[in-house]
Amino acid sequence: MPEANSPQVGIVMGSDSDWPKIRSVATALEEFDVATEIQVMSAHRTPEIVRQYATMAAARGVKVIIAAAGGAAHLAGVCASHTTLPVIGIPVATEVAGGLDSLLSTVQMPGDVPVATVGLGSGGARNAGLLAVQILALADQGLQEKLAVYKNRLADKVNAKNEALQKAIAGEG
Ligand code: RP5
Repeated sequence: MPEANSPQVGIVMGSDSDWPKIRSVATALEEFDVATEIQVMSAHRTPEIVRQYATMAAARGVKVIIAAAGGAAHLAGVCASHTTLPVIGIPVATEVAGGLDSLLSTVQMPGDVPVATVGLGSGGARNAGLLAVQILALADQGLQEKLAVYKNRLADKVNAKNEALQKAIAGEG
């Protein structure tokens, strides 16, 4: 039986070099007060640790796994192969191929083993966090209400920008 405050989202990444590029995933989850755990493990360098982590995550109370990796980015796919939890993949941009390598390695899963892959860059990592919140919100009324407020604030921000633009355009005329 998972403890009351056990992490609901497991964030794993292939290397500590990924962390500065994906910090926004943790920020998004913090904004919604979702308990997380954050660990480095590698599909290639520590395959047994990845297998054990993904296999045991659900029993420990984790509800969503977010896996970030770059290059030959197999971490999310390998996690998905060992669990029935939803897995979100973050492709981490590399210097070698600008992230296209990471994106295709993460997104092009074979049928039967889904990985919900977000875009490259800080926005993609943030979206991974928000998608995890949305998944958790299916069974959490409090999170649903926070998401509704969040959406309304997005609209308010864009509307304010539009009004400012209209005034600026009118002023130019
Ligand atoms: C991947 O290789 C990691 O996810 C990282 O994006 C990339 C490079 O890792 P390091 O050589 O910096 O440890 O597995």
